[in-house]
Amino acid sequence: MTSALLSRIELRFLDAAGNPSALALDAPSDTRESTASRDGLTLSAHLEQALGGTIVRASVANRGADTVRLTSAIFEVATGFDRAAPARFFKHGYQSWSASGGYEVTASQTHPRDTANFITRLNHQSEATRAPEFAEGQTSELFTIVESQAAPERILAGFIGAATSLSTLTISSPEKVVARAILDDVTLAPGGHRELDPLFIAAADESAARMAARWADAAGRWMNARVNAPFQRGWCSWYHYFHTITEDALRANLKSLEAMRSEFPLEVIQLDDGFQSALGDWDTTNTKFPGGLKKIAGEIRAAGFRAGIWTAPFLAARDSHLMLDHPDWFIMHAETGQPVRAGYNPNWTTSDDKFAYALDASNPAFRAHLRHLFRKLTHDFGYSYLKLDFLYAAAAPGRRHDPNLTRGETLRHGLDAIRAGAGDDAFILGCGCPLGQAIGVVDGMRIGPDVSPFWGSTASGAGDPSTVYALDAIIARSFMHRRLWLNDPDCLMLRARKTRLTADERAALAATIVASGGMLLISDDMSLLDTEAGKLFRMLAEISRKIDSNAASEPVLALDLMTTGDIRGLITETAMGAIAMILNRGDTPARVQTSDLKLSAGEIAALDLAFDEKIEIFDTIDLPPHSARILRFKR
Ligand code: 9PG
Repeated sequence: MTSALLSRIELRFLDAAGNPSALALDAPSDTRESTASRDGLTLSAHLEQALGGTIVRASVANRGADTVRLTSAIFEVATGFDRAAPARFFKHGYQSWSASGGYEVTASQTHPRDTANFITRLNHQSEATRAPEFAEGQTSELFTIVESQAAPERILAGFIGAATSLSTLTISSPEKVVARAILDDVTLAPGGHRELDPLFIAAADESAARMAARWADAAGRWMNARVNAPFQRGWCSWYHYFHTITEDALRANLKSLEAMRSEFPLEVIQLDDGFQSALGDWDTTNTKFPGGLKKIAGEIRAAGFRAGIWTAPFLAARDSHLMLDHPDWFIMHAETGQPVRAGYNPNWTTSDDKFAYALDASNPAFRAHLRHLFRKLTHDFGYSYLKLDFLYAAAAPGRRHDPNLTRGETLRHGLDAIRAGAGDDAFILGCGCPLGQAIGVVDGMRIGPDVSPFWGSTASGAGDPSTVYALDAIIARSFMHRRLWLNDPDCLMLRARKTRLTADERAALAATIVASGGMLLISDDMSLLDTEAGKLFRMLAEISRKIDSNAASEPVLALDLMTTGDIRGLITETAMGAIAMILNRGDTPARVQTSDLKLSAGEIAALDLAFDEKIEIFDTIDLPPHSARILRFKR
């Protein structure tokens, strides 16, 4: 029998002279508080048994005479696994677009991203630069699951709070998980006290996907996740028009959607990137949108839809009024003293400098600006659906206005300011967002990278934006839906023209989105869609709503969360029986034995996307390259 055990806690800090120091605590064994002290700095911890596992609660108090700076808190978890037996871990990605999946536990510390540029590492890692001790190749964000070939039980270790720090879990050998709250050298003044985000540890003989849902349940409860928003269906301008969207094109789609309301039943019309006068100036438009934002929202609402708008609230470019008027609202590079570069996009600015800079949400003046801006967009202009993008920028490293806030807290405070301005009724969608800090603030979250009008090669692995990586993420993070927020799997594209997606690929995208139960957004030029597409959309809306309505009580789970193979899938138990989606993401045809799927199935019915049942009992499923099937299992 395996059992995970907290073995040790260590607080790393910089003492009054700025020298690195550490304070270690033998792990507490029960609800009684254990403490360790040095020069008045006290680390305390106790355990609570809850939710089928152990919650570790720790805090730091400074009862000394000097200010110290807190670097990190490290929790060592003994897995009980044989260090010689092969083991795997779930490497969970940092933000919406970052990949998640099963990896071998190895002594090798390297990762392909280690040689990538700063902005790429800032995008996908909680630390742009990892110390060798916490090598990227061995590190998961927020939570992990470890499995050993020599043990039936899996170990879950993960932070279930994230409002006060970014966090990682490093597995460099099967017998140990090193969980770490990243404290960014924040100051702790004499008399100061800081609660650390709680860590959850559990062992169980159940699938990795089910354990992931167990973590999400615990995190959602701890952080008061907003999980009750109505099912969201909408249209988004991005994946057909990209930066070329105009007010006229938006209006033409609005008219089409109004006319085709029964074929395309949806509530939200969301304008994406491309309207703004400058990156950072979100309440004014460029010449492609002469009517301005208030007029556009008015037209959308007059047609009976909710108006949605995209912003990147923690980014600004050199030519924005925001950056020209408030050069002091940015996170500053510790050495150069210059604003920190957090994005790069030639379409975002007319300046020679094509970088986008990270705003500092630790600054109360900037947070006041956020509150005013989002109050204006919602209450004055009439947008009730807010897609907040590139949110990772708020957690960029550098010198901040408030040295008492960690990067994780800075992001959280920024999100809180936006919610305070927008009000409780706005539907807030996070995107490009480190996941933990948004729980309890956002209603929806993009849980994968962008889809695109092409599949992308699974062989190249280059990390180009491509639909196949989006499908991987929809499957890997399906368990979060209605536990942390509503999952946004990104958009459906049904058009058969002006796309490089084949019919099979479009159907695979639709099947994966629908089977996940997540939000249903379409991103086509509606004039390219016929009544057939409309019929299909209605069916899709029907199925996804059914799966969604079930997801709060029974999670949608990956068939095999740890797999690296080309056959992947989702399954959920509903009153109608289990519904599964099987995807062949690979470039060659595949034949799947239904018995290999390890489903306790009775009769299997293959469904087409329209849910027209073709009653069949079969042992094998043939899947062309880049295709998916939806199946129903009758008990
Ligand atoms: C608008 C888009 C859409 C999309 C978002 C986000 O790494 N990159 O350069 C990168 C660019 C764009 C991007 C993601 C990554 O897409 O996910 O839905 O809103 O911004 O610019």
